[in-house]
Amino acid sequence: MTIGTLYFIGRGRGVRDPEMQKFYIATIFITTIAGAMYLLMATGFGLTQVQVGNQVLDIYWARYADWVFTTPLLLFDLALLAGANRNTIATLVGLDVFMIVTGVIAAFESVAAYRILWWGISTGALLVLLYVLVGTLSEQANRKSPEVARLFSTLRNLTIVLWLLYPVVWILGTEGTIGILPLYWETAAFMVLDLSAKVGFGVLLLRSRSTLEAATKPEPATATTG
Ligand SMILES: *C/C=C(C)/C=C/C=C(C)/C=C/C1=C(C)CCCC1(C)C
Repeated sequence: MTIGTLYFIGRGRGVRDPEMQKFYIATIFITTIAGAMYLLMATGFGLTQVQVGNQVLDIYWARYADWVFTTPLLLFDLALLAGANRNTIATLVGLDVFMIVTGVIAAFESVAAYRILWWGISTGALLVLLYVLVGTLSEQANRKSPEVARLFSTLRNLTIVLWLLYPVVWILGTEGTIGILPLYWETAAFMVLDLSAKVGFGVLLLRSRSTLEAATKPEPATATTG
């Protein structure tokens, strides 16, 4: 995460346009926050225990503290690329925060059945969120230049695939109380997902400065005048 942060800072050097700077600022914050939360988890501070029936679950709460900030920032990057309006951004961020908060409830709930219920509510919010990405946001991105639209659809598809795996890892992992995936493997899976969804995402997004330039330019005039 830290290497990602340093790389993104390097990529952003010399960018003067305030609209373009937004991409770099958001992306740098994503890996910085995740890096700090991983440090918390590595030093044992980010860990707590929840009793469910006669089982004691190890819950890394720092994950949720990470995600509640980093997932809106990732969506902000996508929305910026698509040239989305405030309403669309607010809808996405609202759904996203709702998803993480209900995920936190699922993680800390002490009745196994209620954990699954809240997991279901959170997953429902994720599906609606992805629906907005595929619908409204893709429509808006398609009004941009072809290179911007192409980068948007790459990042959107990456986001859809990776984000859908989070609830799967969660329910199979210790949080799901079924215990199919031991804590070690769950932690490894979340790490790979986090690195791909944040550093991988950022590398693709910030790879081409000219594409970001095209994304921040006003939309090409359509043939409505005259
Ligand atoms: C960088 C971190 C990312 C992209 C995290 C994404 C996290 C999710 C999409 C989490 C979703 C969850 C549910 C849909 C159900 C409940 C459990 C969660 C919080 C893992």
